[in-house]
Amino acid sequence: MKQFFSIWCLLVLALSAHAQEVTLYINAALPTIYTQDIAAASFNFSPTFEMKNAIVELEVGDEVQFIIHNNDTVPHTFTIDGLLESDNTIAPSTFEEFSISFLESGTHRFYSDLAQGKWLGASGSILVGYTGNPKFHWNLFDLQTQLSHDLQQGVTDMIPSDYQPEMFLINGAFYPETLDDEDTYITGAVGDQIIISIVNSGLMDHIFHFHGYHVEILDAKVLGDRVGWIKDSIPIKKGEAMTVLLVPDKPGDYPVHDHNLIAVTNVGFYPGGMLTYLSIAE
Ligand SMILES: [Cu+2]
Repeated sequence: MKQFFSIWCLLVLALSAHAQEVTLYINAALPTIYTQDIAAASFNFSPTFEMKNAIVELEVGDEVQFIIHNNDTVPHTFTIDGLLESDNTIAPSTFEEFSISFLESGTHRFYSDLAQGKWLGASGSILVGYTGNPKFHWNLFDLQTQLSHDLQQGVTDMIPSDYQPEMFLINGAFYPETLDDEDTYITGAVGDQIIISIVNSGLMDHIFHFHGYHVEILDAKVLGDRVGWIKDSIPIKKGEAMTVLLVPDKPGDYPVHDHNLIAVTNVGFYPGGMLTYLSIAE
């Protein structure tokens, strides 16, 4: 009986440690976005390229074995600021494994820290915690068509000071396609404790304006001093990984968009780009 009890205890311990495996593929491609034939790279759950990077949801205390396949012809890294910043290179056509424990709730960004990675869009997000809350994810990215090809071909590995992006994406989509993505288009009801996990994978800073509601900043890896602020406009710096809480006090349909209106366009045409909606029921 005693032996049975200790085996049972070990089993419970093993289960509560939440060891798990996440397999990701770094895929490169030449997709067409709106009217633009661009060069892009992405972290996906399969070897098939998708503009939308992988979104990983974890629980606090999870110990994750990441298996990262590099399907590209150039090296990449698997970088998570503050958690994995060295010995993290993956040669072309190989895979590497990385074990990381996530001890606190919040948002992390993972990316390939090379010009042909992060600046071509290979940058995804992890949300830890908030089990039971409705969860949404915004991964921001901006790009300039010719620069994407120059980066991909190794003509440059720098962002020019006169960088003028043409496309502005949330989860790899531009408005109105943002409304077709269940992670981007926010739906809920009055009183819901809605969690929005946001990363800025782009080459410039962004600032989001919520119509109708204020949100509370729960964590922010770049602007950590803003935690606790309750605002209708929130800065989302380059490289930011943040979590905000939205508790709607009234029903309605409201836009959320980049307050820099240049970013609410598709190759100069308004409206487009970084614009989505909140649809809140009674
Ligand atoms: Cu506005």
